[in-house]
Amino acid sequence: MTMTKKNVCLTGLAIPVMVAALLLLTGSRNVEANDQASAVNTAVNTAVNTAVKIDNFVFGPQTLTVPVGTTVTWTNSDDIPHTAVSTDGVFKSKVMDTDEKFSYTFSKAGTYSYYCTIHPKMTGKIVVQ
Ligand SMILES: [Cu+2]
Repeated sequence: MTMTKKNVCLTGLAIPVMVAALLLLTGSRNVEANDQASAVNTAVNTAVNTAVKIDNFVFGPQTLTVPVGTTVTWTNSDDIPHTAVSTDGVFKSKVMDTDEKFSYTFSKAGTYSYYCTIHPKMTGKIVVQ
């Protein structure tokens, strides 16, 4: 279980790098490994909600509880830009335009408060346990 979670979070970070590497060094073994990791990732994501949707100036759900090792993805479904920035500086998204996403993997238990730097009254919380 620990191994699986670790693989998932590494994969989340590594996918863009791997895709770029694959474009340069096309190797069938790497493609296969990447497909398997994606399948695991999908399975985990359907088991636990790991998504925060930004809509109408609200982070939803406002408090999201996830297990340690989870990659949380914020999606801006609003038609104006938003950010998701940790109050303690743990994570910081770039400005997300409509339909843009930001992901962060929580490897330590705790409560992570965050807000939108453009609209500081927009706040949310990720509880990692
Ligand atoms: Cu905002």
